[in-house]
Amino acid sequence: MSIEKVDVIVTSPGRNFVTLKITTSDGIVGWGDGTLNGRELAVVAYLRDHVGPTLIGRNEDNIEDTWQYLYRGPYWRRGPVTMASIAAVDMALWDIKAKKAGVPLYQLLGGASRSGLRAYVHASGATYEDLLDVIRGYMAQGITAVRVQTGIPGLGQVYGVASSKPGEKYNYEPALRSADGTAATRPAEETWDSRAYLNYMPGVFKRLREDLGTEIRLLHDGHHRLTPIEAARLARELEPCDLFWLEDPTPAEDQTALRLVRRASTTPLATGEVFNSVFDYQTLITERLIDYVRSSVTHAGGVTGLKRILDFAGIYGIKSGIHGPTDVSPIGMAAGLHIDMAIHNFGIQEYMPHSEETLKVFHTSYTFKNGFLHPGDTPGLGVELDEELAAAYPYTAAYLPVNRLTDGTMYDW
Ligand code: EZ4
Ligand code: CO
Repeated sequence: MSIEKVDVIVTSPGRNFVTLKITTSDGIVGWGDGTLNGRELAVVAYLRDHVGPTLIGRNEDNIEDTWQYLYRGPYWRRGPVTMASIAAVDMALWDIKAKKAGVPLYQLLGGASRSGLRAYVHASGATYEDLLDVIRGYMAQGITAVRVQTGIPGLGQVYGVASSKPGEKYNYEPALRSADGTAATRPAEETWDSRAYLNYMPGVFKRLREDLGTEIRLLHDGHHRLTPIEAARLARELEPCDLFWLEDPTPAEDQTALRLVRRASTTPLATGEVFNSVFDYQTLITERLIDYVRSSVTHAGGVTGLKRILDFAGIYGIKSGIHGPTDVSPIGMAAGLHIDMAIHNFGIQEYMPHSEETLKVFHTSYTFKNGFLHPGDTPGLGVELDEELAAAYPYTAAYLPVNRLTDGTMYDW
């Protein structure tokens, strides 16, 4: 049997997604996610013009060989566009293999190592009281882990704070269309001040521990904004608050920055959502500079790519913390859950539910109950795209914001 057809589908049910559809000569369909937030059409061109034609006639069973063909073959290795494209192909081939075997993908990765996947959800608030309300609401649902982001006095909209109010359905989507819902022409601009953040944030976590007790797991995302010495200070000040992890305290591509943070503090660290290869982790893993790997399946070369990273991490006692934002499609999300189910070094899974609109187009089998996710037992990845409905939502440009310091200097968002 062989690959007969490769289609790239772009749909925007609330936000943009890039989906790869591979059809085999005996009619089996596999789905892959190649969504790269704000740069979607670069992946579309890479898949449609450069990858798709080379796949026709290949044996769909040879996943590792196909991965190496797409990684080593073009000479130009790594990078987010290439690796998201490889991921889309890899996921679709694993979907096909598991469908042919009649089993959920996690069975092919070693079977279930646990009964469910502890998930963390997002909480935020423009004020402390709003934040506390949102977290208490989650705790009442049995949720055991929460990522906490808050507004900073004196700053406007900052990363990670939802537009919804307590009591409303939690709504946070960082990639923005224009205000009237049509295509954005350029990113929104936000203002950042690390000093205001550093003076405010530790106090929020101290109050949360006083108000909520020690049981709830609290996480926080620094979103690449601090210098190494600032990050060291934050990690040290947060130490008494027992964070489950501090994510991306410094710009991630400087792996050695975390040496300084490590020396200063025992606050666990998580990084890697912008990485796309095992080599991005080489120093971080071998020097044990992190505790959790944040890559998604979509941005790290697929099931094959991420499994390689996590097996390497496991040798050093480092666990998974797979990225699960809404810009990873339900297909990419499901692929992560199958890996989580099978590996020994599972840590936690991020869960940021997709919108109802998105879930009308992508039919999922995974479940979320009492704070735990499960990939479901449908053969394959367990996600199917409604192509007809997908076509009703054409691509609509949307961008992540950019950040400037208060004096206008361009900064990291
Ligand atoms: O900003 O997925 O931990 N999660 C994050 C995300 C990222 C977006 C970027 O596309 O940092 O919210
Ligand atoms: Co993050």
